[in-house]
Amino acid sequence: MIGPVTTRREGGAAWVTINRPEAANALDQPTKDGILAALEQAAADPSARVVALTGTGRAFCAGQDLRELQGSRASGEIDLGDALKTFYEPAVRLLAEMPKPTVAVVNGVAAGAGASLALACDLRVAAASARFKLAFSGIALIPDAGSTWHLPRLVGLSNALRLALLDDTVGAEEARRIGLVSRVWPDEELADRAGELIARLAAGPTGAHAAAKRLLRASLEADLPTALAAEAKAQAAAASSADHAEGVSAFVAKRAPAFTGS
Ligand code: T3D
Repeated sequence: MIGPVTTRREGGAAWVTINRPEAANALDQPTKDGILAALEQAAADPSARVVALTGTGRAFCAGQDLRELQGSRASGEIDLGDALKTFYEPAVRLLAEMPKPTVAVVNGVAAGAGASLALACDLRVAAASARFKLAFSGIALIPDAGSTWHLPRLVGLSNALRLALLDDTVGAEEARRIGLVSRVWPDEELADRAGELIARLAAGPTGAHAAAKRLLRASLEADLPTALAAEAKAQAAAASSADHAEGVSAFVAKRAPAFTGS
């Protein structure tokens, strides 16, 4: 437990759970500190081969705690740029850049920077009742915490502009249709089905997953020759890994591979 944030291990998976259901898991300072510490720990722990982020109760995360924000405004202690640099930027970069898969298990509404944290993950899976709402324009802010970067890459510029300017609420099924989430399950099945998917990732070839994540993300900023050169370098490293040898042996022996992540 790190403040209102619970961490637990399930096999090779590190689960980070935001635990402020009474405030729709909104991000006050202790919650932000807890998330950052939990992500830093999980990123640095080689035995954590996948990281899952979720929320307790009816919400995934409603973004910045607006009551706290109002208090800061009232006392004149407000520098949103600083708040972005000290929590949102490092949290988003950890989710997007740590060398292992990150999965947002979106159990309910994801709004504001809560949506941004989900967007920063490599995969999003959702309960049927989950919904996404940028919410920033409702309080005259711009989409932040990486939303302006991730959203158009995930759903295209047209949908990104629609979500930012009209502040449409996107239900789980529409989210799946436009590429915002990969899987939607009935609410009562989310925990089990997401657990299975995350266990599958945790038993995967972590080194190859990490390189695939890095190269796919980098490809969005690269030309083809650069991407091909990066693939060649990464594949040479992957081909010398124990997991590659295991994968080939398992195929030939007609058995399931037992990847160790090495
Ligand atoms: O400091 C910085 O760095 C600035 C960065 C900003 C990044 C941001 O995230 S800005 C966007 C902030 N978030 C929002 O504007 C979303 C506000 N919330 C909502 O629009 C709605 O609550 C939801 C769509 C998320 C959920 O609606 P609903 O009807 O399912 O639930 P609810 O009844 O509105 O909320 C449940 C409780 O959570 C309620 O508490 P109460 O009244 O029963 O005691 C509500 O006030 C509380 N809650 C919801 N969102 C927040 C919140 N409390 C504080 N901050 C919130 N963001």
